[in-house]
Amino acid sequence: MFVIGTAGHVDHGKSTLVKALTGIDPDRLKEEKEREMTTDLGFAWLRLPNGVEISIIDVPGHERFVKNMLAGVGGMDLVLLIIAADEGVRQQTREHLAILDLLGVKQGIVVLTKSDLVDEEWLDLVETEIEELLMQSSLNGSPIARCSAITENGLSELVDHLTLSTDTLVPRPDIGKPRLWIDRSFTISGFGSVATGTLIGGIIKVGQEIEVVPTLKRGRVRGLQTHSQEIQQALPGSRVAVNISGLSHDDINRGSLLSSPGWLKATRTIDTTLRMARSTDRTLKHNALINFYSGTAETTARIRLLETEALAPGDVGFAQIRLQEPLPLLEGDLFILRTGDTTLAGGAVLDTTPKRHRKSDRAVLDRLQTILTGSAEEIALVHLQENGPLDHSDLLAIMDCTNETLADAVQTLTTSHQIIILAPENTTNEISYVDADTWNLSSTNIEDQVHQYHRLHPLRRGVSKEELRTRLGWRPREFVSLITSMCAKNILSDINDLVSLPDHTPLLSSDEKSQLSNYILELQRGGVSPATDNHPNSDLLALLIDQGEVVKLSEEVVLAKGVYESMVTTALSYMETHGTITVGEARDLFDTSRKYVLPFLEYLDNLQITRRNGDGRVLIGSKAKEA
Ligand SMILES: Nc1nc2c(ncn2[C@@H]2O[C@H](COP(=O)(O)OP(=O)(O)OP(=O)(O)O)[C@@H](O)[C@H]2O)c(=O)[nH]1
Ligand SMILES: [Mg+2]
Repeated sequence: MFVIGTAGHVDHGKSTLVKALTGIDPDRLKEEKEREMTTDLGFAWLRLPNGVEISIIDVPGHERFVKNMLAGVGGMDLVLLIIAADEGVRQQTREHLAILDLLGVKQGIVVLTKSDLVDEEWLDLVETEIEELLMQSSLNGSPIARCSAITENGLSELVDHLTLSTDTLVPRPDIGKPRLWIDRSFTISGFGSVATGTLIGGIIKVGQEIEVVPTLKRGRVRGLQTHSQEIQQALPGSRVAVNISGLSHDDINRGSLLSSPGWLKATRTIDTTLRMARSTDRTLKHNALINFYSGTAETTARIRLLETEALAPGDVGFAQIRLQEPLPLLEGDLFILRTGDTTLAGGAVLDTTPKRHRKSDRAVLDRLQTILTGSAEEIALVHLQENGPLDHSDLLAIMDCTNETLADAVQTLTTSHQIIILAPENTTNEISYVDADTWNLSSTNIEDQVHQYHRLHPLRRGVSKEELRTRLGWRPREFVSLITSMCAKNILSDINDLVSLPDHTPLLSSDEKSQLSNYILELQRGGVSPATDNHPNSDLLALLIDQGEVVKLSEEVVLAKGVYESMVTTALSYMETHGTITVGEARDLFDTSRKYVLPFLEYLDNLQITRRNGDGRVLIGSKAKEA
């Protein structure tokens, strides 16, 4: 199945031709029939003599409805550029042709209709004018079919042209990423909400869950139709009406998109390649605010040119575009930029998760050039270099390729040691990738940081892993893999969540050594009520805590390890006998004051050995009756 679109100036006979070909009047709105003018997209279909079924999207020609035309043009495989023989090339013939050219539509047939109104000589003249017009466009060399929708002269020749053209069309690929830009939605009483559009990228099946992007609301496919026939599954490239349960009509508007749930995210910023229309006399300036059209969506957009201050007619260049509304775009998606009544430029999406760029940054421009023309391996690599570690599905979602293509690319990149595969640690997460440069840089970076930390804090055993991870900005799983691999290579040591260089030992001066041994002696002598005003500086104290010589109960109270341990044994056996222990009871038990007993009990709470219960504390897991 292929989607054929019409294009051309207002009143040139597009809808009449569609009706003559298919028997279906594409002007479905009452207002359209009354005014004999198409205002919105119309739909019809036809089976060609070669058995190929085609859908026809009929667009409005009036300049006021160009944005509706743009909502239809995205899904077209082939276009019928319709020109009335009596009027020849007019304003919207040129504008529609410019749009088709910017979207790279190469398959087309020019239909010189209303041929009943003019003579042969005139037809020859108009044909010459058309050939010149097409010369500069993607439709250069397209066949021209003369016909009349009223006398039906030439219609069978037009069908022959269509048959011939569809023989050479390539079906839309299934890349496992179904997307349907909604171009129409309505409610049928008793059936609920229906959305229609052209399906691309994958399959939709009856019964499956479906998600609306960008709202991320979910429903279920209750039924599918193509050309008024019930079907069980819709294939890419077909016109589909999706009957959805669980969503209201308000959830499914033109400009939203239906997809399989979970993988597609809307984006506000895209890196793109732009091409200026040749038909305009305007330039596109850096930072311009203009209208952006892709799929059936439109929004305003700020254009940040990445190479120059302005693009002139016919120029090409890279740009970062900030969209006012987030849109569910993918690499490879095409779009049109307009300002006022003028079609300025067209382009393709290269990156849907870009960072902000400086102007004329060679590395950025090279990367975009790679995405534009590179192989799947090269593109996967630049995405990993830019984003750091990525899950397989996240990488797949930002690339314009099938799962198999990505899997092959990953295989090649791994064999050549350009990326590192991180296996999933459990069933809830999936395989992820890091490129070797990022991996090595991060490893060096961590080594430097640990080194620096030792210099600043020579007495501390090491730096906390969480602190390093936050600074690197990686997720725990990739970070843990990196640290594990660094430890395996003996670059780092990892003890109790502290990371250090393997040869690092805290260096103490002889003064410090004697200060510490005196301090420990005093703590031991002090027993359960030691002095609280004689602590060494925080680094020295941390060292003693790390070494397990002392236990710090609070900022004030530090106990010798042996004292602490015997207090725990005593307190536990008390609780086992009495069920609970209050602050008062503990004070009597240890023959000391609240000052020591309170931090001790709170320390046990923090370790989750005990838990507060009324006035006292109970052992966690003990059978002590709760008050
Ligand atoms: N004589 C003659 N008249 C035609 C022919 N095709 C269309 N017309 C007439 O031209 C007028 C416009 O036709 P439409 O088919 O509505 O034109 P359109 O291109 O769809 O117009 P918009 O959708 O508004 O852009 C109608 O009055 C048609 O009857 C033809 O082949 N010969
Ligand atoms: Mg029409």
